[in-house]
Amino acid sequence: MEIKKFSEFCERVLPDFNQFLDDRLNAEIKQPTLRDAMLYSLDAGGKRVRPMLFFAAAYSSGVKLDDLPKYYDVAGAIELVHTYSLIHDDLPEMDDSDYRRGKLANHKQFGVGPAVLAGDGLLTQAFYWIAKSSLDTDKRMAAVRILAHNAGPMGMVAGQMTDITMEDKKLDETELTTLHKQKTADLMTAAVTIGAFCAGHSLSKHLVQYAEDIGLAFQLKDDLDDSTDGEDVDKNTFPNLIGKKATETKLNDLVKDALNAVLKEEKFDKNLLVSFLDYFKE
Ligand code: GRG
Repeated sequence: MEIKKFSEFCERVLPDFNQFLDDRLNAEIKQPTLRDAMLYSLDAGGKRVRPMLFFAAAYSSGVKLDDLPKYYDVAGAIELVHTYSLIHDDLPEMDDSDYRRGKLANHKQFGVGPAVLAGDGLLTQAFYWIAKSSLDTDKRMAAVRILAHNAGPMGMVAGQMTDITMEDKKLDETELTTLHKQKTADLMTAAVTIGAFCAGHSLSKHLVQYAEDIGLAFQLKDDLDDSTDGEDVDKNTFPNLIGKKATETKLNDLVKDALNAVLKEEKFDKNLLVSFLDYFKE
């Protein structure tokens, strides 16, 4: 494999992929307010972690760097779903956040109605992109199935429902793990598994384990960063439930578990997904 560092891989892939996302939405969405609202959040400086995990899994399964553009629409679909989830999460009746990534939240910039529709538009367009992809039918069908399963009411949407309806109840460790798995880890798992599968890799429990571990670790890191900033102590988070120190230990254990899992994956280059784990050391 040419590239072994995740950061270098991102530098090589992201400029062209970002351009693709912009060009494609600009060309497809004709309603000007809808286009502006969708592009506002898609271009707001997200890290693109999920599509990059998709590309890393595809590359590690043998896809050449020059062939990655064939997968832009499917990887892009995952970023569209992620972007919709953030727009809806910020709404007054959800997390009620005025800012996202240092910019006004979508509903603060465009109003609640347009923000709901921008989210609806991104979610629906994601499945249009997968359906229109040039990948074989079995790969497109798998992408639709896994993405709908993990991002919809069997995954992320279920986690969000638990989150907003259980705000006044103190969740125990098992309940909180399920919530985070659904709300945060399931979409990351979809990114890794769809990326590998679309590249012709047969899925194993090891890659799924890796993805679930990094998904949970991602949430814990976010909660630890927020707890340093003095986030709400009544919120259902691991730092609030078991303390900061125990959460740091749990995060380290998840990263070790993810490493062990990916090292067991056969017919798969491990370098990039191992390198991604550096994200948790920052
Ligand atoms: C509204 C159906 C629905 C679901 C919302 C938004 C969401 C589900 C979950 C995210 C909750 C959250 C803040 C989790 C912390 C970790 C996390 C997923 C942060 C946001 O993802 P990043 O860091 O975002 O990849 P960027 O801005 O880089 O795209």
